[in-house]
Amino acid sequence: MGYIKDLFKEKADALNVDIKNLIAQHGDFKVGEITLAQVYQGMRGMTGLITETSLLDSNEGIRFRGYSIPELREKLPKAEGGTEPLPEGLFHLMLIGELPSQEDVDHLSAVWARRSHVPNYVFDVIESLPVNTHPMTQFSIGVMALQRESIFAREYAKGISKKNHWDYIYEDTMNLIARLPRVAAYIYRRKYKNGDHIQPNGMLDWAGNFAHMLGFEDKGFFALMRLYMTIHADHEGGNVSAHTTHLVGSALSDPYLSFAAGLNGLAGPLHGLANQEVIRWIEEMQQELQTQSPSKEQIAEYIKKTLAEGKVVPGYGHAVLRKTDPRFTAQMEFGKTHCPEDPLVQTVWNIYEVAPAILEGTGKIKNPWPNVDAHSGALLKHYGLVEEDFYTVLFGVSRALGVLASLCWDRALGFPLERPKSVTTEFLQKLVVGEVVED
Ligand code: CMX
Repeated sequence: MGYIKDLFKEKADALNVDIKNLIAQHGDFKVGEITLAQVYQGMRGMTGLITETSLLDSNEGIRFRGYSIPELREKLPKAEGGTEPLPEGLFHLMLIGELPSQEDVDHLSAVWARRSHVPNYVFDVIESLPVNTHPMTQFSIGVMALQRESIFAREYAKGISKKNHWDYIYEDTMNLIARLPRVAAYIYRRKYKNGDHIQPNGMLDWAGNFAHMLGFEDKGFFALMRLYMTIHADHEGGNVSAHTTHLVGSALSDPYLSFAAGLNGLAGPLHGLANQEVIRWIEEMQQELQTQSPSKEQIAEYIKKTLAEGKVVPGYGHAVLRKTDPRFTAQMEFGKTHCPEDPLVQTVWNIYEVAPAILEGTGKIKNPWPNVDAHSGALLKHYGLVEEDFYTVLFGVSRALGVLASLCWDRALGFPLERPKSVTTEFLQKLVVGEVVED
């Protein structure tokens, strides 16, 4: 076994013992109470999942194994001469629970480079799709095509003990993460660069090589990709992409099937597609107002118009967060260092100045502050990655790190099939007046 795999097994064995003790001693402890409103309203605030890799505080934002984003930007190892953390380091932290050394991160870069081969039949499947198929659809289908490579599915068919599930899930996880940048870059070059593909550079780190295969060699873009891949990786377990991957995985669907399902959730406009929608919304505003740099007053009017039309203001609001998303702040800091004069970046900052008060003024939006998607597109545009319908694919490549690290934990901890109870409205109407009782 590789040493990271050995380390993971050691940690998983220890946590399994802790969980057994916790359930034995406190199994009857009540964690919150579920109200009828929560059952109808998207299960907000209902604790019903275990996700070891990260935890979200509604005011402070995400912490990965206890570390905030500013702490990780400082503490995680960087590429030589680089300024931003390497996502390999975040994956190590999420999987093992400890900050990695530079050697750990270099080791992961090398392992993923070695495992990154994508069989030609996957590209053939992608080529069979009309080129104007949305990149997220191409990406999800590419991952599904790769499923033929699943070691877990192959070994399960032969018959394996439940206690070894984690081992094959781990192998699939490492192979899938290694291959995703190649599949994503293939789709990008196919759709926007006339199929002029760029071979991987095995000497680069995972995100650096991804930037290279997309066709960008600017050092600033490398830094952006490393930051982007780090901050989009995980946001605890209840969001649609993480929850879906976990749910589908609970049926012992392999990591390819589970992650493709998660990607399909990420492709929704209320989740990951919001990064595309933000840029489209800004561009529509620019077109309507016939200016690249709308004033704050003009932006305020446009926000009010969007709300009056019954549409959402993309990039704002969150199901859990109640303050500015630290992933937004990290990108804003990056923008202040690398491209403070960029008009689109400045427009994003002007929106940030006027939108929260207007959204709060509606009296119904619980979080008027920006989320991660409000900023990412403007930075990508600055470096020339201008095709916004590709942005959610970038989010998807990053999200694999968190949801697949979690899937390793799910199987290492032997979590069961997920199957919550559902009821009908008629049942609830009777329940509240005591005509029926719960099972
Ligand atoms: N613009 C307009 N209306 C908004 C809004 C926004 N940005 N955010 C919330 N609302 C509305 C909701 O649609 C809801 O309206 P109804 O009562 O008419 O149904 C009301 O305000 C209350 O919603 P909420 O409790 O504040 O928010 P939810 O938990 O229901 O939804 C989210 C959260 C993210 C779906 C919502 O804020 C939204 O649609 N934002 C815009 C899309 C977006 O940026 N998504 C990306 C989120 C981050 C990510 O996953 O990548």
